[in-house]
Amino acid sequence: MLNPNITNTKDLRIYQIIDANLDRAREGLRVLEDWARFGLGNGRYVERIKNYRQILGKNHLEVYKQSRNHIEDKCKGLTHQEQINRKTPEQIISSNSGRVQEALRVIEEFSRPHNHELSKIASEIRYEIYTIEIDLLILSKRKKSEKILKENDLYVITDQKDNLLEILEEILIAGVRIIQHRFKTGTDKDHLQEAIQIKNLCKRYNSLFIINDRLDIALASDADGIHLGQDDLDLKTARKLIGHSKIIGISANNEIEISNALEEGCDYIGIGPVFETATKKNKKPIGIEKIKKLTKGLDIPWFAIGGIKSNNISNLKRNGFKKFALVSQLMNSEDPKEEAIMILKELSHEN
Ligand code: TZP
Ligand code: MG
Repeated sequence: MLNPNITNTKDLRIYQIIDANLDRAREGLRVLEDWARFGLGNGRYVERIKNYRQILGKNHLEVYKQSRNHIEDKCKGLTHQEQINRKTPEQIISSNSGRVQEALRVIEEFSRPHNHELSKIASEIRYEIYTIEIDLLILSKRKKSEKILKENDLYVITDQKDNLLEILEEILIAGVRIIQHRFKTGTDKDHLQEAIQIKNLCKRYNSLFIINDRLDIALASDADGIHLGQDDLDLKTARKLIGHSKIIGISANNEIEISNALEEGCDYIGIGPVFETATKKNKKPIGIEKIKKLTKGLDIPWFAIGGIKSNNISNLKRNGFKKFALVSQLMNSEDPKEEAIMILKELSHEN
C-alpha cells in the first residue's frame, strides 16, 4: 500500500531515482557526521547531521526501496578518478557535502509531483548542508592547527635577516613545526612579501605559520593564525575579523591577562620574558618561580619565551616547563639546523 503522503504514480524509474538518492544522501551525511564526531569531537554538529539523516530515513518509504530491483542499473560500481584522489579529511568533507547536496536536489526535483512533503524536506536540508560544509571545513582547519600546537614544543620566531628564508628552511628541515613571522621595521609591502614567502615555505613542511601583531598581514598572507600582545588589537575584535578557522595566540604575563585571554578564547599563550633578553631589552624578566605560579593548572598550550637557550632548557624542563618559544638562539646560530635538532632532542626527553 502506498504511503498516504504520496500520490500514486506507476513510474518505477522515478521511485528508483529517489531510492538511490536517499541512499546517497544518507551515506554522505553519515560521513560528515562521523568526521564531526571522531575528527572534530563536536557534539553540536553530530546532533544536527544525525537529525537530517533520521528525517531522510523516515521518508525512505517502502515503495522506493521496493523499486530497487525492478530495473537493472547498468552503471553500478563505476568509480571516478576524483574519488581515488581524495586524501585529506577536508577533501572528503567537500566531496561528501557535494554528494549530499546533489542527491537532495535530485530528490527534490523528482519527488515534487508525487510527494511534495519529501521534496520540501530535501530542499530544506540541502540549504542547511551548504552552511554545514563551510562550518566543518572551518572547524577542521582550526583543529589541525590546534593539534600542531599541542604536539610541538618548539616555537621559532623570526628576526630580520637577509638570509631569513634559508635559515627558516634549515629549521623546518630539522623538524620545527611552528613559525612566527615577527617583522618590526620596514614597509608594509616588504612585510607582506616576506610573509607570503614564509607562508609558502611553512606549507611545504606542514608547519604552522603565525603572524605577529598585524591582522591585515595575517589575512593577506593567509597565515594560520596571529599572535597579539597586550597593546595590539584585542582578542574579541581580532576573532571577529579573522574568523574561526585561524588560531589566536596572546602574550599574557600576569593573572589578569591570562584569565582574560582564556575567557576570550585564545588558543595558546606566550609568557615571558623568563630571563633578560637583548631581543626585548625593556621588558623586566618574570622569572621561573612566578611563571610556575601563573601557569599552575593552565590547560591550553603555553610557551615560555625570553632568553631561552640550548643551555637553560633542561633546567626549565626540570621546573615543569614544556613548551618554548625562541628568537635569537636560532636566528643567530652558525648552524640553525643542527641547533634546532639538538633542542628538539632535548625537548623530546622525558624528565
Ligand atoms: N616576547 C617576550 S620576550 C621576547 C618576546 C618576543 C623575545 C624573545 O627573544 P629571545 O631572543 O628568544 O630571548
Ligand atoms: Mg605585539
